[in-house]
Amino acid sequence: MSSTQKSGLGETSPVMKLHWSPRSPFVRKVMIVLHETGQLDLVECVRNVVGMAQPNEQVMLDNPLNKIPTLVLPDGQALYDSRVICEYLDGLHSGDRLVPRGGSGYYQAMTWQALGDGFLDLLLLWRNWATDRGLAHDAPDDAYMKAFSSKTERALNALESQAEQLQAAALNIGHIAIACALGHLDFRWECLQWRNGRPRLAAWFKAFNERPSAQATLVRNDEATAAH
Ligand SMILES: N[C@@H](CCC(=O)N[C@@H](CS)C(=O)NCC(=O)O)C(=O)O
Repeated sequence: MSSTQKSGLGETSPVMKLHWSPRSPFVRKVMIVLHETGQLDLVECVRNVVGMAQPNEQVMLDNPLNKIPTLVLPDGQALYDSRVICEYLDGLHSGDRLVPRGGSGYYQAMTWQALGDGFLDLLLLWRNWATDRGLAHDAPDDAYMKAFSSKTERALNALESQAEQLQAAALNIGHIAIACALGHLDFRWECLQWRNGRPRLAAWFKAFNERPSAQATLVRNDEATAAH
C-alpha cells in the first residue's frame, strides 16, 4: 500500500496504521466503522499478536496497555481504545454519524456500546480465567466462573429485552459493539447456545450480519498462536 491515500474528503492524507488481528472483536468494531463510512483506504492493518499474558513490544511502543486496536496517526500520535478510535474515524467522513451528536440518541448509543464492550471484556476475562485453570466454562465450584456465567446470562437477557429498540434505531456505534460481542460468542462460545430462548435478539443479529460490513469482517482464526 502506498504511503499516501485519498482521505475521501478531497485531500490526500498519509495512511494511518492500525494494530490489528482477524480474531479480535474490538478490532472488528473499528473495521466495521471503516467499512460503513467508506474509509478503508485510510488505514493500513498491521497484524500483531497479543494476549493478556503475552505482551507485544511493537504494540506497547504505541499503547502501554498492550491492547489492540491501537491506531497510529500519520504524525505518530496513538489513539486507543476502540471507542476513541471509532469516534475519531466517525469525525472524518461526511455521511450519517455512527456516534450520534448529542441528545438521547447519543446516550442510548453510548450505553449500548458500553454494554457490548463490557460484555466482551467479561468474555475475554472468563476465557483466560478458565483456560489458565483448566476449567470447563460451567465449573460449578468456582465463584468467578459462576459470576462470569451469571453476568453473561443477564447481559443476553438485557439485550433480548431491548431487541425491538435496537431494531428501530438508526445504525450506530452501539449496534456495532453489541454485534461484535455476539459475533465473538459464535466464534469462541458456541457451547453457550446464546440464541436459545432469545428469538428477538437472534433475529436482530441475523439481520445485522447480512450487512456487507459484517460479512467482510467476520472474526476468523489465522496461524498465529495466542489469544488474539
Ligand atoms: N477497551 C479496549 C479493549 C481492547 C482489548 O481488550 N483487546 C484485546 C484483544 S481483543 C487485547 O488487546 N488484549 C491484550 C491484553 O489485554 O494484553 C478497547 O475497546 O479497545
